[in-house]
Amino acid sequence: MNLVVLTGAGVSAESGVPTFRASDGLWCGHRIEDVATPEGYAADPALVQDFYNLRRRQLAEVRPNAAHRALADLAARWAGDFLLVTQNVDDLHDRAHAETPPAEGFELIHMHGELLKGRCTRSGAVMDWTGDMAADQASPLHPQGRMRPHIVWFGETPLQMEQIERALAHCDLFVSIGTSGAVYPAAGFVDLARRAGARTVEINLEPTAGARLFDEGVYGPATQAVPAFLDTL
Ligand code: BV8
Repeated sequence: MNLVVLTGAGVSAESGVPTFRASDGLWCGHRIEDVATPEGYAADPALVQDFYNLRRRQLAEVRPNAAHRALADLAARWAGDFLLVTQNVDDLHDRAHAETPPAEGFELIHMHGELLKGRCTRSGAVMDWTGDMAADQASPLHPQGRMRPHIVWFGETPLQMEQIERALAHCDLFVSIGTSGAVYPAAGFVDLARRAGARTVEINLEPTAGARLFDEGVYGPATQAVPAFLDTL
């Protein structure tokens, strides 16, 4: 059986990583949609870099929770294809799967990029980046190039979309965990899964605006609802 799981900020909430809409979607009084954009970066690179520097530093204080670990345990024993697509830019899934190595058919995709990676604006080259990034951070590859967070901003194209769409077209089970379904194209993945004839399940604190698009809903904190549901697979 082929499985696609989509996660959002709700899967990391109980690790202490603030979600977007619960934090009233503001950053220093700016709407996140205004900060996390190429225009926002061009207008005020220092503000945008600070937004990511703070979140990158916070990663040192958080750890994967029972929901991340339950997904890693499932990936270790899953016989078919298992694609875990996360909208989250934290490395909590990565750490959980490093602790419990997955079986052959597993893949993790960060469709909105990763806090712990940087990108050279001149060559597009992506590299690990664990420290702060200055507004005028020179690229180690091209002195005249600048470093930006390897993050997909609003208005930019999410990463590995062809691979994601291919997996959705062949999946038998689609599980959406801890996402409000406010951001596209991720919010449209359930439609692609339904078109492929997959069983679709939403796991969240409470029904989302898109709950009716799913065959089933499992509600409660992810650290309880996710292990409980995955145990039924
Ligand atoms: C694109 C990186 C073209 C940045 C992010 C009008 C209509 C439709 C679409 C658009 C439109 N205008 C503009 C668009 C496109 C736009 C968009 O969707 N805008 C929205 C605001 C309307 N999208 C884009 O620009 C995307 N690009 O469309 O390019 C394209 C399209 C297709 C193919 C090729 C090209 C790029 C979007 C990426 C933006 N970058 N992240 C950063 O992280 O700083 S998005 C960012 O916000 C996150 O990554 C995440 O995706 C999103 C937040 O969503 P959630 O993860 O769902 O978090 P949220 O707080 O909203 O919800 C938390 C949920 O958890 C809640 O449901 C809550 O109940 C639940 N929860 C909380 N606690 C728990 C819990 N659940 C369980 N347990 C708990 N304890």
